[in-house]
This record gives sequence, structure tokens and C-alpha cells, in this order.
Amino acid sequence: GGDPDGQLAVKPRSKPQRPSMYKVLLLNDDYTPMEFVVHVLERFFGLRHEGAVEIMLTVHRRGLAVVGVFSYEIAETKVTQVMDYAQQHQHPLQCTMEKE
Ligand code: NFA
Repeated sequence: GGDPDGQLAVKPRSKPQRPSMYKVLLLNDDYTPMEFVVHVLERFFGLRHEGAVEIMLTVHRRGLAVVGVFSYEIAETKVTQVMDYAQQHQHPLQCTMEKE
């Protein structure tokens, strides 16, 4: 026949979509030490010290900040790592994600 492997049988109905990206957000609280937040940003987000201080201060002053934008799986891993690490150190630091 004219289509031996069947690859022409179905017309694509939508363009291939880029993978959705997710913002990872850090939230302010009254108790987590500033130095701990800086450490978290360095450890889990690979930020330089100066950049980590800047983002920490943005969270402190504005209530939250975007720490980075990642694929779903990477964003979820970051959130879990930060939440587990904060809990291990008994700090109430909150980290969450939202679709960009
Ligand atoms: N607001 C916290 C403090 O004054 C510091 C903090 C910054 C906590 C960013 C959480 C996120 N110790």
C-alpha cells in the first residue's frame, strides 16, 4: 500500500508544545534565620553568596520571590529538598512552585 508504516495515518491536531515551566517561590516568615535562607539558596539553587543574599533580602522585604524557573520535575525536586531541609533544622521556611 501507500503507507506501509502507518505514519501518515493521523494528522497532528496541535503543534508540539514546549514543556511547561514552573517558578519556584520562597516565602518569608518571621523566624527562619537570614543566614539559613542564604545557605539554602547557595546549596540547592547554586547561587553565589552575593546573589543568595540579594534574593533572601527580596523575600524578607516583599514577602516572596522567584528563586528560579525549572521543568516540573526539577522544580518539584527543589521544593522537596528545601522543605525537607528546613524541617530537619526546625525552621518554618516555606518553598512552593507555580506554573509560569
Ligand atoms: N524574615 C526572616 C528574619 O527576619 C528572614 C527570612 C528571609 C525568612 C527570607 C524567610 C525567607 N529572620
